[in-house]
Amino acid sequence: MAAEPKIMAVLNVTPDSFADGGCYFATDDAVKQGLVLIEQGADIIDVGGESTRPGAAIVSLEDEIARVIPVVRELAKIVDIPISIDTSKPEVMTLAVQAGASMINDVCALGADGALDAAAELQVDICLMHKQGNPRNMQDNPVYDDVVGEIADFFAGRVEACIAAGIDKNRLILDPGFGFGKTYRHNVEILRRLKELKIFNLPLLVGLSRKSMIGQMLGNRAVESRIIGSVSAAIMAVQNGANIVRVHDVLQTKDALTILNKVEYD
Ligand code: 9MG
Repeated sequence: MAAEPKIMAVLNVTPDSFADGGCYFATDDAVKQGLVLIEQGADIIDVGGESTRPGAAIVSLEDEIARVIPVVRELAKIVDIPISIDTSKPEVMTLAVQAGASMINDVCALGADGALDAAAELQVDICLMHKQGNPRNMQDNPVYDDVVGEIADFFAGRVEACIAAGIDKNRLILDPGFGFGKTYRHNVEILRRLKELKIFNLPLLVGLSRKSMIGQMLGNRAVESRIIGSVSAAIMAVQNGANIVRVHDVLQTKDALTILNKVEYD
């Protein structure tokens, strides 16, 4: 029987993330929020210090370290669930793992200079996410002939690069990157065809929470009113093969997954 799906809770330590920017910018507040997320049912906490929303400002290495490392260090002292570091910078990956993180969530799929080698050295779990373009231009006019096929080709290349760098394949998790260089139609198609990305025999992680496709589906709904839509999409993703859902609204997602699990796993 497949393992029960897991909840990765978003903990942004940024002044400008699109869904919760600025709420947990101080270390103490972020740590307290981490504890709340665990209480609500999080299986993994994903700590990030640089917003990846379209048009977000670039954060310097020093600022990112100052934001996330104290939070990872303090949380690691007091929690016993995995802490993931949401970063593309190899230096941040290394410091975060030294501070207690046991997973890397990289929206650049270890594409930055030095990231493959750093990750190989660290021997932790790694989420490789697909994107087209970068946060500054990715929504300009994304084009694919076959969005799911091209994501699968990208995964094949990155898995091969990771193995060549000495990373254990069993450490890898794949993520199609909803909203990262994709139109509304691309996102819907990926969700519908998610199972096709199970060909690698690796877990799938998806992040749909509060994203614009949810807002668009609900008639341009504001970010703070996308909770039920986000939970519905997370459940659909799990039914289509997702093993981990990255969410803001842990309590609500946990309830919905509990209902699903009672039917699927009990
Ligand atoms: C950091 N971040 C924002 N959205 C994300 C998504 O969909 N997946 C992953 N892995 N990380 C994300």
